[in-house]
Amino acid sequence: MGLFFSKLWGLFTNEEHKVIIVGLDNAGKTTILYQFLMNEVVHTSPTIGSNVEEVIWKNIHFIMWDIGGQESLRTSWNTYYANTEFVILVIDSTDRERLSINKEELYRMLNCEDLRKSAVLIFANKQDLKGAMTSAEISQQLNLTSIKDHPWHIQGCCALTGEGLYSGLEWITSHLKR
Ligand SMILES: Nc1nc2c(ncn2[C@@H]2O[C@H](COP(=O)(O)OP(=O)(O)O)[C@@H](O)[C@H]2O)c(=O)[nH]1
Ligand SMILES: [Mg+2]
Repeated sequence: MGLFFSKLWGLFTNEEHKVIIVGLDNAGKTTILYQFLMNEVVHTSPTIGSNVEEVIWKNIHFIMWDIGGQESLRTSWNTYYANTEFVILVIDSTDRERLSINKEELYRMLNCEDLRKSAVLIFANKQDLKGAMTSAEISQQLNLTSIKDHPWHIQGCCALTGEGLYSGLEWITSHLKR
């Protein structure tokens, strides 16, 4: 199907695309989810378990799961993986100490059979803060160019203002499976 017709088709169907938002605690996952929902900053508290919301953008329906990132919860991330089209990995760009944990979790995920066909968007969040690592720096530290078997993209953002979030969603939209 041509792009035009597949877009037109999208208008008449309610296809849902499953997205999971993962990352360490305090990265900004819940703030991002609620930015997508209503463009306003909400006061978040550490997520116990998960939040799930339907985000509709440009007539595309996304089911977004925001999964708690505390250490004790990370082992259960894989229970959310089935049928996931996109993984959004949110990174606190000021958290240099835990970047290696992000790297471990990223490669652990990429090796999971259930995510074999998933694309990965990495949000280098908190770009508004002094001392934040740039997306180029994070990309290098995570060795993203070594990832050949999944489409991936890194996007700098600030979840508080929303800056960069829709560029990320735009990338996701351009990689939708039909
Ligand atoms: N300065 C700044 N703070 C942020 C940003 N995104 C999230 N935060 C703050 O970081 C804290 C953790 O955010 P939250 O969404 O609860 O993180 P989660 O644990 O990943 O769900 C909250 O105090 C947010 O207000 C950002 O882009 N810039
Ligand atoms: Mg949360």
